[in-house]
Amino acid sequence: MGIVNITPDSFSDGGQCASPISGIEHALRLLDEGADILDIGGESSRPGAQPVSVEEELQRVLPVVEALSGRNVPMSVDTCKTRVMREAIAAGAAMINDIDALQGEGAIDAVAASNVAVCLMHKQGTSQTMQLAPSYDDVVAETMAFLQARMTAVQAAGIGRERLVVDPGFGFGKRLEHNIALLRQLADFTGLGVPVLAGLSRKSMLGQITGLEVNERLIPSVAAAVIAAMKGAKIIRVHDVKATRDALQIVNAINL
Ligand code: 7PM
Repeated sequence: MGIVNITPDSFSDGGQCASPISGIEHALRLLDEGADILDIGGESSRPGAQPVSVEEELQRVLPVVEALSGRNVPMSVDTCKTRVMREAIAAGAAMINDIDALQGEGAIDAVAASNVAVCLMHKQGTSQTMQLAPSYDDVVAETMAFLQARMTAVQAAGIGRERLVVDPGFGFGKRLEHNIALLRQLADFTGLGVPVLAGLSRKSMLGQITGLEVNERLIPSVAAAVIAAMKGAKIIRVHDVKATRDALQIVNAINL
């Protein structure tokens, strides 16, 4: 899954991808690099990032979804906003990637009224506060229990299990020790019975381990992607599609 951030304040693309036009160009480049899914987002989920209005987010995301909707590529839209979910689905999105796991008002119904997939992600706290004091007794058990509860809730509302993806939410209200425990035990999450998505690309945990800045984290990101794939993750959310694909072909060939 290739990341298309359409956010002027996105740390990962340094504002290079701040308009729908460059968003489309970036998406086309990731497809060229071999992305199987695009994750299109118009709101930075960075801790402390400026919130974006519904109108602004729609103006960022919809032109990209519309421009790519003729192509044969599944599009995921990264949003917590119910109206953005509805309009993105109408424009051709195949998946909603909601870091709030459909806990927002009307979000479950917006997805239930369609046939798209949904990624349910765990986070502790809000995007504004989550990195202040992450705390767990057992991060793996608590994260899995949350995801299990969300799976139950959305299935009760009519979203079938075959439409669900789960994600432990690396970096979302987690300290380094928590992120390491989640990656080490990622295989446990496959026991939830739906595909597991892992997003580790360029994240600060990789910087904490290596001392490298965000623009220097390609090799640590690929290493983390390989580990996640070997632990059973089926979708790997990355900025660097070609390098990740090259590495994952080896994992797949050896059938690890
Ligand atoms: C600052 C902090 C900027 C974190 C950007 C991020 C995930 C996601 C993001 C993930 C799913 C990033 C993140 N991360 N959606 N959206 N899983 N499902 O590094 O791990 O891209 S935003």
